[in-house]
Amino acid sequence: MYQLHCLRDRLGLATTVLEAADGVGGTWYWNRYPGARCDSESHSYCYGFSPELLDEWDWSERYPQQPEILRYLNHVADRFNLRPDIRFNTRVSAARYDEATNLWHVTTTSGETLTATYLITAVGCLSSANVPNIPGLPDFQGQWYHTGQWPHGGVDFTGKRVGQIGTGSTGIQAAPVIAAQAAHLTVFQRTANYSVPAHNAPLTPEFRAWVHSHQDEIRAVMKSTTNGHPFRIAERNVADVSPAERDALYEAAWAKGGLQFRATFKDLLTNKAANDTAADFLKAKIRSIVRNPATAAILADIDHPYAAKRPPIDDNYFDTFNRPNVSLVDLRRTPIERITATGIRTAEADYPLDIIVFATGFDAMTGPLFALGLTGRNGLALRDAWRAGPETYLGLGIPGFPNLFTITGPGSPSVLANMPVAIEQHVEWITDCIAHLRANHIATIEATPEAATAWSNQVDAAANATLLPQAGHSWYLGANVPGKPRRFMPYAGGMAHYRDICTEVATEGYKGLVMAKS
Ligand code: NA7
Repeated sequence: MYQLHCLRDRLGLATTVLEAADGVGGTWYWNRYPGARCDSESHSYCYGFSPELLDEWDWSERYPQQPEILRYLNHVADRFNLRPDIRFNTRVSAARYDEATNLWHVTTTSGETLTATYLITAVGCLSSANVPNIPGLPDFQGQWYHTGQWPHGGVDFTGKRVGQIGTGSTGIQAAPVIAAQAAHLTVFQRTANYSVPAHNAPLTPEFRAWVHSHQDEIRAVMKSTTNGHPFRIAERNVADVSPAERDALYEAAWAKGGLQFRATFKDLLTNKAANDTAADFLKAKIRSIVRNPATAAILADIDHPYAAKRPPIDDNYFDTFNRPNVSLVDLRRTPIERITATGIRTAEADYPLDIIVFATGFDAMTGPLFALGLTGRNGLALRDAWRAGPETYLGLGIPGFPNLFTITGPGSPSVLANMPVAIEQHVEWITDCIAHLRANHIATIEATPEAATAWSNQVDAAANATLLPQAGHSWYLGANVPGKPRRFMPYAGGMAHYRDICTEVATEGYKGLVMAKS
């Protein structure tokens, strides 16, 4: 929506947005599962480009629920009169660069073809639902849902036996809400996960007033930090303090709640010994909350460093396992064998179910781009170009795909940052770039293979300088989708640093990109 606003209203370009849904909102349109909330704080999870928009919108909670975020995005669409240039219910099936005309030909599932000088993907990083290929699913006689494709009318769990597969950020949000309604909830856990309480609460009038009067300061912090959040990461290392001080700091961070827990020390993501102290603290918390020791042991049996997978925040997740109507199945010990007509069968038992909830995540980052059926020069399909994993220049451009820009593409900070910050930075960079192309009568811009390879090596190096790749099964690496090549996809070198790199690339005449007049 911001890209449309920039291209249409700032550059005056004829701009069309193709949107598969019947409304705006993207992630917040599709992810309507129970408990769906943002885990960035509301005052930072919004556009910053318009002071008027910042002034006029008030959030109700520290972590807004999906309906509130969707309301906000609808407000943005109306406020900037974006709907007339968005074609809803329009899904792209293929997009091909035509060398003869230097145009992109975009085909929709209804058979229509549109042409465009510039093609910009704004398909999100987590929009291709991953429904695992578990044998027997078509035989299941109950209902099943993926959290990322949730029915608009909601799902009534009253009196139902529900099975939930997946304990990532989504599963951790959904389980407490489902458990409160269902007759019984069985959580099927493959990889145990850390979680820190969100301590969500309504925002006080004082806090809202403070936000409105400190926007510049808040935005400046968001622009200058690694993750684009409105808090700074502590300057101290774990070893700088005594074990007693360290634990007191963790207790304080736990009491405060939210993603800030990982900002307690600056070396939590780079030093395994430091990370172990956070991991031990969080595992002890799980054991102290969950009363059944066997259940607690399964939940606390976490095999990766804290925050090496996307760190969830929750609202009573672990306490949910103290409810009499909730049970936990350890898929590491007893894997799912198949889905039957009546439920889920593991190596050890049959679990009769009325509803199965797949909180099983997404074919992240590359999945949504592949789904567009992108084909560049010489008929090169993106799927073939990225057979060994994605290679981009800055996560914005791909060699062989002229005049294509990928908002929050692989190789950019994207999911490692507060998403609106990452999105706005890309949109503004792309807008400036297109303005430059038009002002200089440049017909094509295209990343060079050398620049993309060098950048991809930097992406690898940035990840390898952290503990992030140590979560071998994470979606950051593509490891959650069978057959997907394993390459760490987001840029882990920090949002602020990345912003500087992108600015330098532009000011130095778009180095790493070839521009041609015709
Ligand atoms: P995630 O974080 O990818 O979590 C998916 C969960 O589903 C995770 O626990 C997976 O276990 C589990 N999963 C996936 N496939 C299977 C199969 N076949 N069997 C059992 N369990 C499975 O997705 P979310 O939707 O929670 O979060 C995505 C992001 O959205 C989140 O990070 C935020 O950025 C917003 P695994 O860990 O792979 O063993």
